[in-house]
Amino acid sequence: MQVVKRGLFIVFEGLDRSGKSTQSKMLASYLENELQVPVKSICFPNRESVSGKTLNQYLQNRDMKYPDEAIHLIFAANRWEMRDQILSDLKSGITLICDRYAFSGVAYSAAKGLDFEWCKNPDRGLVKPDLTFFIDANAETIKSRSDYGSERYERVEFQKKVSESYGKFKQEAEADEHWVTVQADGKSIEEMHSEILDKFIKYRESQSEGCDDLD
Ligand code: T5A
Ligand code: NA
Repeated sequence: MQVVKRGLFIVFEGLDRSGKSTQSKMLASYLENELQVPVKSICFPNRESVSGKTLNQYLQNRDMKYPDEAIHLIFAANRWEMRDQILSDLKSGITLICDRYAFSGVAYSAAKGLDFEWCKNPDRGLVKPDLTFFIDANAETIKSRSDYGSERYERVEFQKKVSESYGKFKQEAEADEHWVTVQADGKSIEEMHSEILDKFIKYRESQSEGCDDLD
């Protein structure tokens, strides 16, 4: 019987407009076209699902009042809705490139003042990423990017707080091969892509003996 090698679960994290979608698309197309790896791109929030419709409304309408704790739980529910699909894709050999995941959930809610450890709880038990690329961009630099300010959290002062809460993950993950910080300031899209590729290839080589169990 042929054993299917499971896919990798790769996550991109960072501030709003930091370049996650750009970099995740570039990595996905490299894997697909150059390495012939089966790839699927996903993102959170998934705005199409039941919970996603509420999240979309919330993000687009700054005046919509809703308790911070409740919206935090809905962002987590939005990931739980996708858990089985993620597991089955990975098991069938598909590599998933995911734009935002549970780190966003914690970083944004903690930036509003919710307790960091409390924020982690609703995501416990989800599939853990194999590799997370944290795009470390300066909040001041990215405010000039096109369309900045169109959604609820796109304000520089708030993004600075998000950056601080991501900083806690950075500290926790310093010696962790599953977390890679990519400095963004002053780098072109191409420069960042080649750095990410380089890190990805090194990671894949280090895992050639096999990767962690999924559940
Ligand atoms: N949220 C999300 C929570 O609060 N809790 C949660 O649990 C989750 C999952 C929506 C919001 O929801 C919050 C976080 C968010 O506030 P989103 O839809 O992912 O999340 O929103 P954004 O992060 O804002 O997504 P964007 O697509 O707008 O930003 P990206 O993907 O980071 O940036 P990208 O690649 O689209 O690039 C933005 C612009 O910058 C340029 C690009 O060309 C583009 O114009 N750019 C660069 N310019 C110069 N140099 C570079 N190196 C560049 N890289 C990209
Ligand atoms: Na945004």
